[in-house]
Amino acid sequence: MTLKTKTQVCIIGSGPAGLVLSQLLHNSGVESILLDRQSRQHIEGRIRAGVLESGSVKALVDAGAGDNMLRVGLTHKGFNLAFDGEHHRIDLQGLTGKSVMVYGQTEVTKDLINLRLKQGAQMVFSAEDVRPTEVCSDKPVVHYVKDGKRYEVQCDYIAGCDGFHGVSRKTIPRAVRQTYERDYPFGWLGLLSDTPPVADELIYNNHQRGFALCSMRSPVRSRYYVQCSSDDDVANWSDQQFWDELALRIGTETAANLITGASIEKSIAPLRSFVCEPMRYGQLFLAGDAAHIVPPTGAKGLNLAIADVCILSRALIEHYKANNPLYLDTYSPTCLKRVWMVERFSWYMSKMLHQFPDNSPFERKMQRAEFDYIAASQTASKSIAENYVGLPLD
Ligand code: FAS
Ligand code: PHB
Repeated sequence: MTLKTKTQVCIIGSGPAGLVLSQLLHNSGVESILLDRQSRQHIEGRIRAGVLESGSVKALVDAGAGDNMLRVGLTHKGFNLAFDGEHHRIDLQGLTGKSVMVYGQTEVTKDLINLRLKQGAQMVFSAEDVRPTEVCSDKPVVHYVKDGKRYEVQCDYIAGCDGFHGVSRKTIPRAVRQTYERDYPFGWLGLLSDTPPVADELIYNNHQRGFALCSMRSPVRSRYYVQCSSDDDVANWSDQQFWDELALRIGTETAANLITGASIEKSIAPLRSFVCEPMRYGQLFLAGDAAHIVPPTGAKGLNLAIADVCILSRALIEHYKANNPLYLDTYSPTCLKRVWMVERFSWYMSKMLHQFPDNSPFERKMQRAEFDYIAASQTASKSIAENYVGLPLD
């Protein structure tokens, strides 16, 4: 026996993209149901992004989910680039009039899930075998299994917010979808510790031993990353080995302020650039990591996901409230124009800051020259700053 439900928008995935979309639609009276294959605990336990663009901060506040972020989030008016221990500060506030917010994706997700549940949202966790069907009809159906029972969600539209490994993108026939991909020959080994951050602002380090990033979650919780080989294993790294390597890469002056401690999380993330075109197929709309991936060097993944669903929520609300299909019809090209500019910035930052195994001494000289040019040119620094605080939505 199959249990049938109806809604206007069926959202697959309760990560940042799905949750923000559901909240924005709810605030405009558009019904949705959220399906996620993982448990609430698993979703809330993920340690991922740490920096919110000014546009993401506005979206969360406008959605009514920004209270905790505004209370405990850290406003950052600049960040640092470092090359073999030499620093250059990118003055975000001075160059763009904007800042960024340091507030973990983990907290964003918890805030949104709490708000959605408080408002009685239809959220299904641990949904198995989620399958979008009839996506090119005017009545798509999403099938799933929960606690051994079969369900069908009849809807007008499906939002594929199920990340890189989700089912939505694969629902678009291969003959229709065009993908672009670059896998980087290294990964990021991340460590979270309840230790005071080494500096007040983020430091992105290019060192001949490899890239390192000094970030944070609060004045007493730090987040660090070191570049590692793409086939490395977190088991190869004791906490002490991590701290020793980080200290070597951030330079003696900064390392003198490094307070180490036990890791509360340690993991390796692969780095890739990826885009799927189009981001719409029939009544299926892709948003966030389901449609694109950026290397975290530009702090863009989470922000791009939020930008997509701001554009998608506007399109759906305009359709339901004003019977205007324009924004739905232009959703994919509107998102993709911005996606490619963000892909460019993330690729540019990754190329400038990492040691590539096949880099010759010439490429290393080019990286140093890039750093020196940015440090010497307000125009070059402003270009980085305007991308880092976030490009306009459209
Ligand atoms: P998500 O992947 O967050 O959410 C997708 C959701 O869909 C998940 O909850 C998943 O359980 C669910 N799902 C998947 N398949 C499903 C199916 N078949 N049925 C139902 N549900 C399904 N970005 C940064 O800016 N900075 C960083 O430092 C950073 N670090 C990262 C580290 C890692 C290990 C990873 C994987 C990503 C990182 N990112 C980072 C990028 C990350 O923040 C993403 O951009 C962000 O989570 C995108 O949000 P969503 O598009 O909602 O996708
Ligand atoms: C983080 O704090 O996790 C973080 C910050 C900036 C990045 C990537 C990750 O570019």
